[in-house]
Order: sequence, then C-alpha cells, then structure tokens
Amino acid sequence: MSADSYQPKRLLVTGGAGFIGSNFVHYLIESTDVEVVVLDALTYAGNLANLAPVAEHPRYAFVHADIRDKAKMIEVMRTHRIDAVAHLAAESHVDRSITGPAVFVETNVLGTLNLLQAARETGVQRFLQVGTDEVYGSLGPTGRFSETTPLDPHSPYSASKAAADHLVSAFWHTYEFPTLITRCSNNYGPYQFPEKMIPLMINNARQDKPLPVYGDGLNVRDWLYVHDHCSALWGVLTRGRPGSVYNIGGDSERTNVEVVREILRLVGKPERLITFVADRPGHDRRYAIDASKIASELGWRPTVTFEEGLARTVAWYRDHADWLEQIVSGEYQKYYEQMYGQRGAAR
Ligand code: NAD
Ligand code: TDX
Repeated sequence: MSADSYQPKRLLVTGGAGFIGSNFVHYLIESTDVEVVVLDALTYAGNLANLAPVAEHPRYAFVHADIRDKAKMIEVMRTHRIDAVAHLAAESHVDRSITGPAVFVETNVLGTLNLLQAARETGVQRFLQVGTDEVYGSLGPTGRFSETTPLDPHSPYSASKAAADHLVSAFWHTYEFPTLITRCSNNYGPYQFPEKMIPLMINNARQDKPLPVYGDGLNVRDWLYVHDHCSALWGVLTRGRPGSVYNIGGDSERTNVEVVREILRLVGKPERLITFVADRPGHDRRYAIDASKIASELGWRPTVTFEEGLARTVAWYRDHADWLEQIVSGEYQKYYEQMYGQRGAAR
C-alpha cells in the first residue's frame, strides 16, 4: 500500500530544460498546483525553447546553475524554500559516455551527491531520483528487470547512474532522508534532443539522409511515451513509499530495426535509407521492465501505445521543424547567449 499522499509546495526540477525535464514541467504546470523551480546548467542538451510555453507562468521560475556547485545548490534551495526535489539533471547519452566518461561521473555522481547533501541540509521533505533501467545491465531473449534485479551497469553512463542510485539509497538507509528512486525504460516524444535514436532517425528520414542502425539492429528497447513517464514521476513523488524503488516501463518492446521501419513508414520515406553501421561498444542487447510494483502500489499504467505515441512524435517533429532546425544549426544556443553571454562549456 502507498503511504499517505505528500503534496510538495515548491518543487525543484533539476534538468528541467532537457527532454524529460521540460515535459515534466509542462505536466506540473498543467496538471498540479505545485510551484516549479527549474534548475539547469544549459549544457548542449538543455534548451530554453523547451520551456517557452510556460516561461511566463506565475508558478514557474528558472535558475541557471550547475549541480556540480554544492554551495549554489544550498543557496537555491534556501532562497526558493524548496520542499521537494525531482532530480533529472544528467549527462544522458550513452555514446557520449563512451568517448568522454569523466563528465558523467562529475554530473551524475558528484552532482547527485551535492544535491542530496544540500537537500538534507536545507530540510527538503522528498528527493526523487530519476533513474534508468540501464543500471540493471542487459537481458537475453527472456526475462524482465524487477526492482530487486542486481545492478550490473555496462556503459560509463549507466555506471554513473547506478553510482548515483546507490548514493540516494545510502542517504535513506544512513540518515533516513526521504528518497525515492524510479528506473524507467527508453522515453520518446516531443523535445527529445536529436542525438537519441528516435528523433535522430526522424530528422534523417525527413532530410533523405541514411538512418544509421548499430550492429544487426536486433537490440531490443522498451519504449515509453514521455507523458506517461511524467505522470508516473508525479505519482511516485506524491504517493510513493520513501526508501523505495519503482520501475517504470511501457510494455512496448521493439527491435531497433522495427522502430526505424515504422518511422520511415510514418514519414513516408523508403526503407533503402536504412544503413547498418558499426555496433556501439558494449551495446546492451535487450531491456525489458516488470512494472507490476508501480501498477499495484500506485495504480499507474502506461496509457499511450507505441504506435500512437510514435505517430504523435513524428507529427510533433513535423510541426516543430523550426525547433529541430535551430538545434541542428546551433541556433538554439541563442537563448543561452542572450541571457548569459557566450556558452563557456559548450560540448
Ligand atoms: P537530457 O540530456 O535531454 O537533459 C538533461 C538536462 O540536464 C539538460 O537540460 C542539461 O542542460 C541538464 N544538465 C546536464 N548537466 C547538468 C549539470 N551539471 N547541472 C545542471 N543541469 C545539467 O536528458 P533526458 O533524456 O531528459 O533525461 C533526464 C533524466 O532521466 C536523466 O537523469 C536520465 O538519466 C533519466 N532517464 C532518461 C531516459 C530516456 O530515455 N531519455 C530513460 C530513463 C531515465
Ligand atoms: O544512431 C543510432 N543508431 C542506433 O542503432 C543511435 C543513436 C542509437 N541506436 C540504437 C542504440 C540503442 O540500442 O538505438 C537504441 C536506442 O539508443 P539511444 O536512443 O541512444 O538510447 P539508449 O542507449 O537505449 O539509452 C536511452 O534510454 C535509457 C537514453 O539515452 C538514456 O538516457 C536512458 O537512460
């Protein structure tokens, strides 16, 4: 059974200018009464255009800050009288972690520790760590990850996320600091940066460029439409049992090549654009989520089928060609430059 409902008043959303973070902020403004303070360093993955629809809302504020700066985290939590944290800020792309792992440890591990310490010091009542199913490693053709599956991360990205989860869990066990951890499968939907597989393939298909499928294309991911993830995060934050882990999944396993074929069909482009390229080093073969705990404890289930969600996503990218073009051209950084001058640490 779930604990009594907890209603945060002022929620700090780290990484709120990224893909899932910005969708979550839209959800919070539309569907809850909570005041939202977004904290984001605006790395290459952060884009203020993602937050433009809520920029003038009275329950929204934005703070430009880096979670690697602990003193700043304490200051922000005090100044904004934060009572709950939803922690989504991260370096999130597996391929980047293979070529440059250090920043993944700095942001995902040390940044999470800074936030935990700052939150504890300033009396925060709930800390939600937004985690990934990749911490469980790779599955063969059968089986699913449950919350008790041992962590066995394979990439520098997933290793850094697993380390962060362990720290979060340690704060619960050592200090009884009220933490929650979610572990979600692959998200897709509006505002996803076009380095990730689905928006990259949509973008290439639209431009008649080759669609680079790693290895044999038979790796399997479980896909969840991002809006369903957002409702799950709110459910866990407000009704989850402190100290618990909740898996979140879409019950939509697909091979990569199946996904790419469906994108080509929706965009109306030929399958000859599919190009098999060298495999990702250490490429996990299959992820699959057992999400029965969140279903039975919190009554959450995905509501959007993969076919419906992918069609909506392709339509969103078609209708927001300017958003995509500003990223591809680097023009999106103008928001950052207008507000803060030249981007020092652009990657
Ligand atoms: P994203 O890369 O789109 O966004 C990350 C955001 O964090 C960006 O706005 C970026 O500017 C910000 N950020 C990065 N480093 C920072 C720092 N040092 N200080 C402050 N802000 C910083 O990522 P996403 O796909 O939206 O993922 C959000 C979270 O969800 C991550 O923790 C990720 O591990 C997790 N997750 C993602 C997926 C997925 O499929 N995308 C699935 C499960 C879990
Ligand atoms: O060009 C590509 N070609 C390709 O075949 C890319 C970018 C990916 N792929 C494959 C690799 C994966 O099997 O597609 C699959 C999905 O790749 P990504 O979109 O990079 O996602 P993944 O590596 O599965 O990780 C994602 O889901 C879990 C997010 O990036 C993580 O942040 C999240 O934790």
